[in-house]
Amino acid sequence: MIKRNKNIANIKAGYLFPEIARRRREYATAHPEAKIISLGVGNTTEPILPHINAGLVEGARRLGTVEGYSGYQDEGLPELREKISSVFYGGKFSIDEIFISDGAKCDIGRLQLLFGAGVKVAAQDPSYPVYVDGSVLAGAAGGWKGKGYAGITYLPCTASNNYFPDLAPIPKNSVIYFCSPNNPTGATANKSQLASLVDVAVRKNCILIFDAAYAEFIRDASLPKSIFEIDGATSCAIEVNSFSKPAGFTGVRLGWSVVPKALKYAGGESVNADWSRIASTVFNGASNIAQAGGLAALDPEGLKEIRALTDFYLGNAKLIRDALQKLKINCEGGDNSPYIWAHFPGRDSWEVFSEILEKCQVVTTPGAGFGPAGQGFIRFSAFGHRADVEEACTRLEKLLDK
Ligand code: PGU
Repeated sequence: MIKRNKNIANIKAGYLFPEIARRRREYATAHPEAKIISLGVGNTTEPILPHINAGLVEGARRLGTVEGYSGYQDEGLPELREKISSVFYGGKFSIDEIFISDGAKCDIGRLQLLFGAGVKVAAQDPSYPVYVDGSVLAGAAGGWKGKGYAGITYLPCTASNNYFPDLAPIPKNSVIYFCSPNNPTGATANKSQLASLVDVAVRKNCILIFDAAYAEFIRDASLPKSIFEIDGATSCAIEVNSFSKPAGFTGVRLGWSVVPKALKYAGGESVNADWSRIASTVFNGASNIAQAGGLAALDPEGLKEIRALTDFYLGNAKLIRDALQKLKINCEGGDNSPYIWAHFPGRDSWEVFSEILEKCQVVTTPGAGFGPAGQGFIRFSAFGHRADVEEACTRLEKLLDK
């Protein structure tokens, strides 16, 4: 029989969120009477709003007609690519620099195929686990070494650096993963911080993968929503983005990546051409129904709905922040992002996770699941029905019980 892929052998057991679901099930089985509330995985809960939903329905209806039927979509509907460029990037990118995907997570996985096993990797710590876990699966990192994977340069984001990392350790010629507004810390980088990141990427010949999945939650108008608001980014960055959180498309599945033509490898070859080659080889395009929904989401009415939906989740985030602050628990995020990063100094985050589950019947996400610097933190997700979030906030007071 063939031998097990050594890269898979290198990865620690269980992806974070299924492990949390397992612990939740275990608790529910032991306490069948408990009404558990999830502020764990960042999964949208509210219905898709009417204009966007009508776009999806119309997309499905057209498939049942001779004139409206369509098959494979390859790199995506040209109208959608053009609309993404004009709505989010001021028309700066041509349609062949915008690739429609079935979501940001899936594109991050395929990007790792693009860079292969030999590449060096730097990532914010803590960060969305797919950057590091995916790099291990692609063979770009080695096994777990006590406090992290061998070959990953972790860039700690802590209270002491205001959750923006020291960029000095970034290796030359590496792939850098950076997410703003950040998952899990909720911290959102400002223009000068992102300018310093682009400067480092350019000077060290790195490619920056910028994950802007939460950009539509930004309310402070001075904070960049895209890495391409920074001069020089088109020669060093790829941006991944998604309709999941802003439009409630977590189950519909639609995202995009921007791969500028100005982005070149050391030998001068085009990264855009290679990405097109990879995407057309191992991906057959996003659902045409989802793309019809995406087009509706970018109409003026759809954009208003995105604003209303993200406002709703930010309202939840404020409730959670206020509840934690009332308990004198320090926290970050929740103002321009749907995540609140709560500090439990000196504690093991899985232990705090269990305490919150047992005392409050609230599911959270332990910070250690996002990287070594997440130890001692808990992530609260603001995705939930309002009544559940209010109830969870009341229950958090039980944390004061001895
Ligand atoms: N990028 C970031 C930074 C994310 O936090 C998430 C989802 C995605 C991308 C995924 O986007 P899609 O377009 O839907 O693929 N993070 C959630 C869900 C967990 C998961 O495994 O994706 C979270 O709770 O962190």
